[in-house]
Amino acid sequence: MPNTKNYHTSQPDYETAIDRNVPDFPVAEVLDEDKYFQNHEPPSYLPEIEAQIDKFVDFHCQQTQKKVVLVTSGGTTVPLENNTVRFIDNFSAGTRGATSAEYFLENGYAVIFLHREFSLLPYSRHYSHTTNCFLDYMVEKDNKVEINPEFADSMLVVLRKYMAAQKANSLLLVPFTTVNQYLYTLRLASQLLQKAQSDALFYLAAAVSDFFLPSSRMPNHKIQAQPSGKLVVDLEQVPKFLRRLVDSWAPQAMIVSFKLETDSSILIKKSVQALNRYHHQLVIGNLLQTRKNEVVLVTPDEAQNWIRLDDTQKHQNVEIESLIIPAVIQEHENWVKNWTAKNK
Ligand code: 9Z3
Repeated sequence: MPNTKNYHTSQPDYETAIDRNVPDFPVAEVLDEDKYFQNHEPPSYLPEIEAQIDKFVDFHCQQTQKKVVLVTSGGTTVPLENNTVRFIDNFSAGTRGATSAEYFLENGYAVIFLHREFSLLPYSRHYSHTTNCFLDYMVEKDNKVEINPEFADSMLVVLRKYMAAQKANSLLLVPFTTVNQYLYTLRLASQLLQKAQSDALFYLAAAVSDFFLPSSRMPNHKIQAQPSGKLVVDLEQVPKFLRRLVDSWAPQAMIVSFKLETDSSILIKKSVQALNRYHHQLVIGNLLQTRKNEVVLVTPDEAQNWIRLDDTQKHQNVEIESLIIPAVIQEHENWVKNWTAKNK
């Protein structure tokens, strides 16, 4: 995909990094979420992203009337140093997000793809991480490069879908690397998406850090060997931003979050807990071990809708996202209907 941006989220932000004048605890009594934004600087490139998202949302609200989904994808990092050599990462290749984005596009949505920079992307995912090198898809013939005929048919299918999305201007790629960049960009995008009202959908598949190192305590330079021979890292809990998203950043939108567990006995309990805590509309529960073959859709009435690939589907390499997305879209249609009826 063409790279039109002038920044990389994986590079440290020297301009806005540490401000040692910022107090660890503000005087005023504010919610943790607000406190976070008061004490952490926004990424310097945010105005550039604001202009892109604003234009994209306006285009679809005014010209195409497409519903707009914000898909988050990939893991956020927590830097341990300002000039970042070491960081803590969250597991996610970006498969769920990139694959889901393709099915949303196929189903007529415009997609803002908020992703970990250099993780899987819609369409290119079919070729970027599947061999040692993308050149494996090429052959030389008569002094020219050609697509290996073995892959040509399947690549044509993907190419057509990719070109259609480009032509319709229905896919906007927005990167993040750190949890700070993610939170600032999510808040910005959700506020800009208010224009789309209930036509906006949030599909939060990114694996977001639960703990982080506040900028007021972050060393500027690479941490050196410690006399104790140990490195003790004292992390704070990342504020529960989902509550703010539901309450005030995007109150008219439908919000879907993912719950990732490794212990099957607590998956449903934790999914219901998330719905009770944040009051959003849908949690998709999945286990790390089986996430490509089964997920459970949990709604506030505690109904559980399991989506599973059967053996034939597994054999045919059916992607589970091709079943998840129509179910989510159905829920979104109900949400829009109810919202429209309420606001007549
Ligand atoms: C997920 O559960 C995603 O489905 C996966 C996708 C990260 C498992 P891959 O990208 O993996 O296909 O390799 N995402 C949500 C993960 C998460 O951090 N959820 C939080 C939680 O479970 C809530 S926001 O507490």
